[in-house]
Amino acid sequence: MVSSNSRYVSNLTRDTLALILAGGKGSRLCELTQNQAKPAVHFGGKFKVIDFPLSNCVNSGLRKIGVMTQYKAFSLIQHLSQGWGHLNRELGEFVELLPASQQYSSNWYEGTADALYQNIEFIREHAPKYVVVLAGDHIYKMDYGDMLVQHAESGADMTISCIEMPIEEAAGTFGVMSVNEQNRIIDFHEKPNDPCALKDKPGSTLASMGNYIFSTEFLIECLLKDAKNIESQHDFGHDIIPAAIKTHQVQAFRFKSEDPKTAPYWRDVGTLDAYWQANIDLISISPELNLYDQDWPIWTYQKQSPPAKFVFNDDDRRGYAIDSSISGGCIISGAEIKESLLFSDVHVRSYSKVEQSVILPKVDIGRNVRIKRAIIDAGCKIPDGMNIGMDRQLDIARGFRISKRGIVLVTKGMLAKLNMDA
Ligand code: ADQ
Ligand code: ADP
Repeated sequence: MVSSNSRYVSNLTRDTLALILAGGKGSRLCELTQNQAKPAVHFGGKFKVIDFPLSNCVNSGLRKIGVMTQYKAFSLIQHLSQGWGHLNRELGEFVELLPASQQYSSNWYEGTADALYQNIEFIREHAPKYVVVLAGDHIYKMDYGDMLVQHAESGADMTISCIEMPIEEAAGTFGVMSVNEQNRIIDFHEKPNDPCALKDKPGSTLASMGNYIFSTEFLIECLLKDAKNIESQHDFGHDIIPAAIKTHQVQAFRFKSEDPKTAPYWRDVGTLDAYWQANIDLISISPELNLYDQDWPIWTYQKQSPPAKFVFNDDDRRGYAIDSSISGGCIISGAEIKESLLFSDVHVRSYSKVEQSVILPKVDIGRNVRIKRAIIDAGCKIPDGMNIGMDRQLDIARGFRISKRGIVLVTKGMLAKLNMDA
């Protein structure tokens, strides 16, 4: 048991290799992932999405980490090499980049299981007792040590982290499972349209978070078998898990909040609406995801920039922000910012108003601009007098993207096209 040996958890984490899957397209984020993979998308004022699983690893004591990249990986690779290269190799700690094109078969990763198969030599080289496989594109804080303890103590071959979720939310989007009283998975379906309900909670189901722990021998056995199967899509959800539950002990690890009264925080910021909402949620007085938590810091790389600056203009018009987060390098001059999140180096000029919006780095907002319920992509230059999010028909006519819930996305490409058409 844990209490009988104070090094129990650290021995487990030290003997574990973490492999982060960071190659997905994230196509539901539309133009935000046109030039970069979803794990490289900016989040929360100064982070990138991948910083969350990486920080969870480091804070959990998992310090041998490989990141498998594939789709439009340039900015992800740049971020990882600038921000995550400092782990101490002499202590056996590292974040290793494992791009698809450089593995021995010289093919792209066909699916998530193929990404691991192509790195089988890397796994063998480090010879860990356990391998933690993590999705690179979720926002949450989780101690993987707890999951490792459950994996080791239950004697499982594989453990899948899962979260309770309303059936309609999971339908068609997540892998779902049924478990017995010991939390052993007895049934698993990848993204079914009619997920099975929990026995004690008819409106809810158990959804997979896409995080897995394997005992290494079993993982290698699964990967070798799957690679030979010509009918397989080489995907954990479609192929590996349904096959494994038939013959081996696969356990569910129920992700819980530290405070049993609240639901655990875990977000797949896969759509523009979910992305906007998760960013805006951070501004609330007591956000579900607390980025100011010193006990579980989220690490990142960010270039040094001066503090945010708020300027009274010549007209005595004050530049201010309220119920907002304003990052370093921002200048708010004679403009009003409300319920918004500004990433670094954003400049907002006089007589402009930004409300309920997410403004990515290096955006320049001219004079007399109104922006409401929008996401403005990095590097955009918003011309004087432009209104965004005030007139839906006008936004559509300009070629801006409108999400299901009416959030407007503006990118540099859209503005360039608008200029060309003008
Ligand atoms: P999805 O997230 O839809 O479902 P997928 O698109 O395969 O599954 O992405 C899983 C992770 O792997 C993501 O982090 C993605 O970036 C990465 N990835 C995808 N293809 C890759 C490739 N070829 N090479 C490298 N990395 C790749 C999965 C599970 C579901 C579960 C959800 C939870 O299959 O069962 O419910 O995650 O979000
Ligand atoms: P506006 O006059 O429309 O409010 P400006 O761009 O002229 O916008 O900026 C007004 C004020 O913001 C300046 O007087 C200055 O104090 C500050 N400011 C603008 N650009 C910079 C900068 N690059 N570095 C530091 N302060 C700046």
